[in-house]
Amino acid sequence: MTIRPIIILPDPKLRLVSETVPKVTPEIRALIDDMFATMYDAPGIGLAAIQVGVPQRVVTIDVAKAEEPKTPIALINPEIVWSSPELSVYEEGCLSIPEYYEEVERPAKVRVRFTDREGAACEIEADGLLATCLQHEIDHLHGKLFIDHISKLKRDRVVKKFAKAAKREHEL
Ligand code: GNR
Ligand code: NI
Repeated sequence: MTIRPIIILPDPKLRLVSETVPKVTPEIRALIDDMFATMYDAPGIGLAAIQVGVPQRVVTIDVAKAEEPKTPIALINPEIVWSSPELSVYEEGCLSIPEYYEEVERPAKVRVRFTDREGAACEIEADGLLATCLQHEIDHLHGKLFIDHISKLKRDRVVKKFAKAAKREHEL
């Protein structure tokens, strides 16, 4: 198992649309293991494969608190099949936009269809933080970031800040 580097804004790979996984191969299972290791190390409650530079529809999630038993969920080819008309607001963050947090409004409940690491068809219905996290990760698979849900003023400000930081890094 390997902790893989997480790509950061403004890496253009974050805007790629991830490809459907045709078959759960040993390589996909190895990717999932590395994603859990990377996510727990960060630490984060979710990770999409594109955040480690792999444009495939693979997501790992664990919303359990640090002191609680782990509840790892691996989702291959996840898709939202139902979202509630009721909305809820959560303060979101993203490992690809470190140390930036902003409130985002999304459907309060979602039903998600996916394939698990054994290749079985699954569905989960979620609310609360898990519902938010599922939507945040599935957005990544479409090249979408949580800052796309906030005001243009706030988004432009954070994009500019990360672009400047990347430029400084490049010039060192
Ligand atoms: O670790 C994470 N925390 C988080 C908090 C609120 C809403 C979504 C998230 S996901 C984020 C990890 C991440 O960037 N996943 O893509
Ligand atoms: Ni994210």
